[in-house]
Amino acid sequence: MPGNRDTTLFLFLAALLLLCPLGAARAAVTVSTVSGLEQAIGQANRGGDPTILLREGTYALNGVYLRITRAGITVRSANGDREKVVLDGNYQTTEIFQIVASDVTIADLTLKRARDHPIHLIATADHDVRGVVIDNVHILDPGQQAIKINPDSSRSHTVDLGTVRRCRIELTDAGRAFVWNRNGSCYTGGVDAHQATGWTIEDNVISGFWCSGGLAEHGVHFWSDSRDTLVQRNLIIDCDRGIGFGLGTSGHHGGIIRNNMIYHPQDHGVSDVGIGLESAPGALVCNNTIFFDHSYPNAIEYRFTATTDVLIANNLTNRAITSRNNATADLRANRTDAQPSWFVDPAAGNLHLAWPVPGVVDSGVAVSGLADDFDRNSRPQGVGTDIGADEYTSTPPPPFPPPATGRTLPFTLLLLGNRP
Ligand SMILES: [Ca+2]
Ligand SMILES: [Ca+2]
Repeated sequence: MPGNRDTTLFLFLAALLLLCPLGAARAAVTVSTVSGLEQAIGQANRGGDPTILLREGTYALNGVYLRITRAGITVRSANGDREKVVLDGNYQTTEIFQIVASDVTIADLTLKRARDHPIHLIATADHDVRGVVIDNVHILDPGQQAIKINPDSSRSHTVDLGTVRRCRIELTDAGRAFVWNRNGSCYTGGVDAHQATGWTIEDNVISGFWCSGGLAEHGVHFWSDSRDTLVQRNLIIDCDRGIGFGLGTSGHHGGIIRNNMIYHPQDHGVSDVGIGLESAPGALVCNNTIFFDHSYPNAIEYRFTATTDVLIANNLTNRAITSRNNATADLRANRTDAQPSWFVDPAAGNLHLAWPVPGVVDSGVAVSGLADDFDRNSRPQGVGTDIGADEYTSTPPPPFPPPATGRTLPFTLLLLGNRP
C-alpha cells in the first residue's frame, strides 16, 4: 500500500515540522530580575540555554554589566515590546552589553543610561567576532557612543558582518548634560566602528547627538580601515554630523550610503555635514535627502586625496556637495536647491516629497543596485528614478516618524516594510 506509506511519511514530516519550534523554545530561559539575567547569561556562556527572554519591567543594573562570551546567544524581551523591557544602567553600569562572541542577537529591548557604551562589541586576541545582530533596540542617553565596534587591542582581529536595524538611538537634554560632564566634550554618537567590515546599518532612527559647546560624533561613523559598510533607509534628525565614512587619514573602503533622510533644525552652536567622506575611496552615495535649517554650507563633503573612485548621485539637498582637500568624485544628477515646500513636513524631519516636484521626480540616473527607496517602495516608479530618498508615489507615505515596532519579525516579513 504505497499510498498509506506516503501518508504516514507525510504525517511524520508534518509532526517533525511542528515539533521543531517547540524544540528550539526549550533552549530558552525566561528571567525577571537582574540576578536572574546575570545568572542566565553566565550559564549561556558556559553552554546552557542560549536564548534569554526578559519579562516586562525595568531592570536597575546599578553597576552590573552583561558580558557575552559564547557564540549564538540571544537576549530579547519575552513580549517583543522594546519599550516595556528596560535595562537601566543609571550611569553606574559602564557597558550594558559587552559582546566578544559571534552570532549574538540583542533585540526588542530598551537600554538606557550606560556610563560608556550601552553596547560594545570587541574582537579578542584570538578570534574575530561576526554576525552580531542588534534589532529593534531603543538606546537612550548613552554616556559615550551608543554602539561601539572595536578590533582587539593589537588590531589583529576584527568585528565584522554585523547588522543594526530598526533601532531608535537618541540623546535627550538630560543625557546631553551627563555626556558633557562625563567627557568634558561632546564625545558621543550613534554607531561608531573601527576596522569593521561588511556591516549593515538600516531602518534606524537616530536623533539628538549634539552639544552646544562642541561637535558631537556622527549618527553613523565607520572609519579606521573599515570597509564595505551599507548604510540605508535611516532617519537622522538633529545630529551635528549625520553619516561618516573615514575621518582624516583614518579611512574607509567601498561602502554604500543610500536612501537616508537627514534633517537638522536651527543651530545649537556647532554643526557640520550630513554626509562626510574622508579618505573614503570607492564609496557610493546616492539618493539621500539632506535638509538643514542651520547655516553650515555643505550637505555632503568628500575630502582628502585618498578619496577617489567615488560616485555621488541623485542626492537632494539644500546645501552644497563639495570637494575639500583635493578629493575627487563623479557627481551625477544631484539637486542642491531643495525648498521646504517640496517636503511633507521638513521641520519634523519628514523629507518625503509632498508633490511631484519637476526636476526631482523621474530626474535621477540609474544606479547599480538601487532597487527601493526610504519606504522600501520599489524604484523606479513612473518613467525614471526620483532624486532623493523618497521615490514619489501618489499614495500617501507611511506614518512618520516611523512608529516603534512590536516583536521582531521574521526576515520575510521584514521585506514587507517595518520600521522603528
Ligand atoms: Ca519616479
Ligand atoms: Ca516613497
